[in-house]
Amino acid sequence: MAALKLAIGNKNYSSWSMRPWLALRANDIPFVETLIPLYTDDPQDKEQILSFSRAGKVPVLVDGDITVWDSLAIIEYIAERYPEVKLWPDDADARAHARSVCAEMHSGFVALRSECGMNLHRPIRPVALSADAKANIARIEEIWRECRTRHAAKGPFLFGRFGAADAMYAPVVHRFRTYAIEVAPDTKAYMETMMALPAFQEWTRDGLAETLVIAKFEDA
Ligand SMILES: N[C@@H](CCC(=O)N[C@@H](CS)C(=O)NCC(=O)O)C(=O)O
Repeated sequence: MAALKLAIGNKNYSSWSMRPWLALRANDIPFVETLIPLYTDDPQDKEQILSFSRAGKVPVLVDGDITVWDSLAIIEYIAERYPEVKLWPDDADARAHARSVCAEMHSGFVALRSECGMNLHRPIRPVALSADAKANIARIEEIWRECRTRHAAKGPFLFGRFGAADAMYAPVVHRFRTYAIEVAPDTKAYMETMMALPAFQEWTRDGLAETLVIAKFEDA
């Protein structure tokens, strides 16, 4: 069987790419990665993204004749293709909750995402945040707290074992870290759990080793 292929962007910046990459790597699912530099002056880079998907965005997963684009669709596909890794919780209630928090991440938190873009090599320092971004942070802390309170007995991740929700919120861990966001002790504890995950560390190491700078994603 041909290996899965995952097209991703720069690991330093591409938060959408990080999510399905982590879902695969944290579960030891083999795949071949194609890293395409984003927002360069070389039109061939965009052409390469378009050769994977006419949506013109990464991440894109290719499984033989099947192409899946968009982070959440890819995570759903992985969950279906590899049911044994249990990206979604077994319990229907918990599964509905996990799907809801993933969808909330995928479609929301616009202020936090735009004011605190993922940028692994950014020197750690705070930034002035809008009221909307502060509300996003408070809501994320609330989501994590509720998940952890309900599922603490099953393991240290949002729904006990590592799953889709952890993958979807992983870039937020970097955002909270690099923008020195003041968070509650239980939020910090969950961030530490994520930062200790070998797959999270591998992505971070690779991203920090990149030298390509995207000027529009760098703050002063
Ligand atoms: N909703 C999409 C968003 C994908 C997205 O915005 N990807 C960015 C990188 S993080 C991209 O491909 N940008 C390159 C471009 O627009 O040329 C998802 O969840 O995958």
